[in-house]
Amino acid sequence: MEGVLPHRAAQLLRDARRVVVFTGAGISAESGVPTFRDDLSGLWARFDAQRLATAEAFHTDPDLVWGWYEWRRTRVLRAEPNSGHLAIATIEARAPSTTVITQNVDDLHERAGTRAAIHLHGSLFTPRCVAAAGHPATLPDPPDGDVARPHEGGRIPPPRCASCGLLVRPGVVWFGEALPEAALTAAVEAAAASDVLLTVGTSGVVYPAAEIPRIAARSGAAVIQVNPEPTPLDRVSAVNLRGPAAQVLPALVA
Ligand code: BV8
Repeated sequence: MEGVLPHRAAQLLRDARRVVVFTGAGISAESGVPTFRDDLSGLWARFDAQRLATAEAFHTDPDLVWGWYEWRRTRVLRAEPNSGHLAIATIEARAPSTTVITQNVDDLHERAGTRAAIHLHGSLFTPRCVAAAGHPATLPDPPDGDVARPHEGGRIPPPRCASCGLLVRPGVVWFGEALPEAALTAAVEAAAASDVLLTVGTSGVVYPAAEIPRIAARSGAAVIQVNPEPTPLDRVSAVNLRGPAAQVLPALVA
């Protein structure tokens, strides 16, 4: 990506005291992990991904929802972090006060070397039982071969909790569920204290996570956006880098 904007963005990152990196599904797209909306809903002609990511859907048809998450988990297990994830780990290595906040439920930031990403929407790798106590559960070995997608009949019965016998659910935050309080508080505080916030691969439409870049902008931080498409975050971005993360981010740390 040529032009003055990447240089301006790289300069902002170099001069920053406190950097926050905020990522959405788009950072993992070039690792072959479908984004929440544009790919999955396409792959899911018959299912609206947003309707599946709910406690109601799991209550109504646990095998369908657990099958969907197992399909997604096997996609992540077979994926590798891309150069966008690696560039973010480089930003952190150069400025240890950097905070990485992600809406993603994959582990690609960690596998790229990011130390302690704040997961606002949980993780595919921390299942728990549906009891209020949320007993931690262990994930079964991933299914061999390809997990069929639900509209191909890929229903998988969820395991039962070893402590109480209730159903085990994915360790993610579903629509209509509260975000983990400690994670959200840490993310809001980091955004409010930042002087540069780099937002990568998010449509910025899911709340309250979508508040994070807006909190940074309101606190006077320079927001740098990396996304091939325009988003509502264009309005709060000082620099808009229109391009894929795995191409744009390495140029910012070169
Ligand atoms: C809650 C985990 C209340 C599950 C997800 C106002 C305030 C608060 C809530 C609301 C509100 N208005 C509406 C709500 C309700 C709702 C909401 O926001 N709805 C939206 C649709 C309007 N929010 C909630 O329900 C939240 N909970 O509010 O609870 C409460 C409070 C107290 C007590 C009880 C209840 C919970 C929201 C969390 C839902 N869980 N994920 C799972 O993964 O299955 S959200 C999920 O969708 C993702 O985590 C992500 O955050 C979000 C968006 O997904 P995508 O669209 O795929 O990803 P993204 O947005 O990142 O878009 C992809 C982008 O990448 C695109 O822009 C594309 O251009 C770009 N891209 C593509 N390729 C590349 C790229 N970019 C760079 N490089 C590339 N190569």
